Amino acid sequence: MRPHDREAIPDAAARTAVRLSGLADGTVVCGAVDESELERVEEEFLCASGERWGGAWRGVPVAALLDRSDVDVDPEATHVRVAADGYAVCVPVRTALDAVLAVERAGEPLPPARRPRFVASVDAGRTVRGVRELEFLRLGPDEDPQEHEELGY
Ligand SMILES: Nc1nc2c(c(=O)[nH]1)N[C@H]1C(S)=C(S)[C@@H](COP(=O)(O)O)O[C@H]1N2
Ligand SMILES: [Mo]
Repeated sequence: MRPHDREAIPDAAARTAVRLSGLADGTVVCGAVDESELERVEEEFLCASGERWGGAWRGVPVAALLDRSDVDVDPEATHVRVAADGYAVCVPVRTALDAVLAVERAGEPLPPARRPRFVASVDAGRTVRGVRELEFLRLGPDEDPQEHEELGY
């Protein structure tokens, strides 16, 4: 990317940049994707409180982001730590590859602080709002993914 192109990225898109780290390299900007790349997903979540909630989101499939030529992921990675500011979950790579980083809910753009949101088949608390980083990890069979999490509960 030439320097003036980088400056042309609008602020809203810059705030949706997601850094890749660990056994992966690159930065992906969810706001800068083509409309046609957005996938619609409907999910329902069961909260620990017993409450059910859900919705229809549109977002960038994680698998599509990782397919980009400027992104490199080590095939040895077993888990992905999906992190926001002060909040993080750790899921198997397979779960992450089936997830989307949602930028819209019910046809409305998500507010910048809550965007993108990790929408996957996980429990409610693991639908991370305001994702900032995907850290690719290789965990051994005796390692507990929960030790890499920072949940508010
Ligand atoms: N970044 C971040 N994501 C988060 C949380 C949080 O505290 N921080 N709470 C989780 C929990 S416990 C639930 S139930 C849902 C609530 O989603 P909502 O705020 O859209 O209702 O977000 C999840 N994602
Ligand atoms: Mo929750």
